[in-house]
Amino acid sequence: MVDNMKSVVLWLILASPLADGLSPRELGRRMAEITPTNVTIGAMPNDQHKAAHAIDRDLSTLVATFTEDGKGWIKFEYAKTYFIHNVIIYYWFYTNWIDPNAHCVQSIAFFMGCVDNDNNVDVSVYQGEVKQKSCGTLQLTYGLEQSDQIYTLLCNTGGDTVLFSKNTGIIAFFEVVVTSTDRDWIIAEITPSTVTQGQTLFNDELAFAAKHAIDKDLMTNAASSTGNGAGWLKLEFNRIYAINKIIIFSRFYNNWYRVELCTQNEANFKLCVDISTNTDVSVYQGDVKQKSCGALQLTYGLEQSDQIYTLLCNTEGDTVKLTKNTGHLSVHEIAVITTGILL
Ligand SMILES: [Ca+2]
Repeated sequence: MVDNMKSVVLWLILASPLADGLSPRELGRRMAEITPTNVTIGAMPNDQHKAAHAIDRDLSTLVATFTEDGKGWIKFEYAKTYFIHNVIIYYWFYTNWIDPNAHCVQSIAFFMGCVDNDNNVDVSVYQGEVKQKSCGTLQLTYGLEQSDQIYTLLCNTGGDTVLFSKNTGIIAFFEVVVTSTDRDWIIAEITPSTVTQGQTLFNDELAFAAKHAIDKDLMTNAASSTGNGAGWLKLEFNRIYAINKIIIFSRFYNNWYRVELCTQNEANFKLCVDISTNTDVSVYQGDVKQKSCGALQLTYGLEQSDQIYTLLCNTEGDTVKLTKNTGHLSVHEIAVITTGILL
């Protein structure tokens, strides 16, 4: 135990990646990333491993805490309740840029010991003090040669706190990013002046309004029934654009899809996908169709978190229209991207 602690302390000291010749590594912002108002840790071994390092956008700085006496926790607190989608943990980048004299990369055995020390951190979402859900446990790989060690845990639950906790070893991260279900504006995205649909599904405007397709919230969706030619969703722009591509965000099936029927079993799930697939996506100029960008083909990705489909258009128009004759036409978000060249 003493030897183990020694190696942990040694690791914490020698792991400082800001040794000579190493420059900070900046991390760009992710789509739908949310920023905590407060980050705290159970025990701070020294200022070099402080809580702020978890969110300083620098992949060369480290937050770390010991776990003795119940101090094995790092807490992210947010100003409001978010629907928390992913927790992304950036870990050690062993290859090339770590000081070769550091304890953890002196031998395979030391390396594996360091990984074991940092492994198995529970990641959970809380609402205040009440645990909502565990998003899973961080499982680090023995990837000595891999350059990127980025671990994504899927949460898909609401809360205002993300807690990382563990009872043995240490907790250490180079950066943590939490994403919600809001999506950001995409480069060269154009905003329609109106969005309408044929017949709102079940006439339920609260649940399935057309505006939900462009509200930048991945939890809400537009949906229309398809009988009698009513299966359409139309985005109209106030001028003609050179339209490069159309990006459609579909359901995120894991856990939180609102119609429970779809996630009750594999067969139901496939049926739901079949009902919503094969939507034609076309560009119009007024009422005149210019080009079909293709048909949306949904995958049976029950376990996948992101279902983002891109259709290439490369044509000109002032209207994007989605049509479908059977099943439902359902879109959680749609983004129209120009070439950036104004006509
Ligand atoms: Ca939406």
